[in-house]
Amino acid sequence: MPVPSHGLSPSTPRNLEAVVLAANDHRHIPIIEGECGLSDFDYLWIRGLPFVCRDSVRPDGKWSSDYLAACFGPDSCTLVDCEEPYGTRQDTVDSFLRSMSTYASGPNVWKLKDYPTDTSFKVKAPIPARAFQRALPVREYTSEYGRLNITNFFLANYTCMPDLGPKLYAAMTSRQNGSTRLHIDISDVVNIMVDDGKALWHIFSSEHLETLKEFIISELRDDNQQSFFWIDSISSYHVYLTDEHLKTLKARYNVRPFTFEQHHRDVVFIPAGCAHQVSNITPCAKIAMDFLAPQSLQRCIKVDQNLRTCRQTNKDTLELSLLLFHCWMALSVFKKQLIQAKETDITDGALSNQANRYVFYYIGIATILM
Ligand SMILES: O=C(O)CCC(=O)C(=O)O
Repeated sequence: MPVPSHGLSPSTPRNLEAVVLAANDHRHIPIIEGECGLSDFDYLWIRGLPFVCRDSVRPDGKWSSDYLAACFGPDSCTLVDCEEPYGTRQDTVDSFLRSMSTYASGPNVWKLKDYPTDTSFKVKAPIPARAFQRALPVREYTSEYGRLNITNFFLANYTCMPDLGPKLYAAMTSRQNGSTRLHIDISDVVNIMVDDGKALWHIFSSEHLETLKEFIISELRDDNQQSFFWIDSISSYHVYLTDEHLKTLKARYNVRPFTFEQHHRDVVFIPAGCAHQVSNITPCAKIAMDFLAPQSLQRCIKVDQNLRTCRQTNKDTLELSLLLFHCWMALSVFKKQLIQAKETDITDGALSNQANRYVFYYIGIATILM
């Protein structure tokens, strides 16, 4: 697919050629030190590469676990046990965040997942929500108001707007089964470690999805399991690939994930369609946000179709078709404005800036719809 220019002022581009080679040949996760420019992001994202942005987020007391505990207070929440798929217990957010690191010796590994679930983060805790939006790297793409974030094309008054985050993930140190088992997100994700902590990530390139599927079905399914095993595994977070599994995957299929540690203030970028799993090396609190860059549309559609051909039609959390429809309609109105401005010879700076953005989206979406 051609790389259209979004026309926004590019920051001085880094030379990322060697980084991309190391990523493709050796599965070294690309690391962007300091501020990540739009051109750095574009270069990696069009190639579908996950990456880590390091030292770009300033330390901010507004989202330490203690601060978050104070903001969310005694709000009741359901914790899930990372070792027992159906193990749950009730707690309050402040009590869990404050005591998470002292639980370590019990048999359970508790996790607060996708919090808050009943309303949006910014309604529950506006100050850390704002601090998070401000701290995000490449906000043009990642923030909820980002001009290049396609999810902004949902109508403002749309009543079933999917909650794209931010969401809080906080969990104790992992044991056998990781903190978050293998899964695929339909959208792009940005994830910031907000407190001192360390987590091990495995992220598979989206092009390895079919191989991963074959491996999981042939290696991990026992004979009486249904043909839905793969989709159940991946959409219900059933499988955590151990070192042993990863060795076999490499030996039999020559597939390796990006394997790296995320530390305090590291920002992990995961392109739509890349299967990934996380294991906390210490207790960790992370905040994640979904977004959708035009470069990811193809991958996003593929995951959507994959889920639809299986039975998970209700798992389309992004409501992709509707989103693309709104996007197309907005672009059509904008196209008319552009034509009218040209016909009446109005030279409108804001409009011509928008024109670049329009072309960027238009090409992305046209490629999908054709
Ligand atoms: O940090 C975790 O445990 C899960 C994070 C994750 O999977 C995500 O942000 O998509």
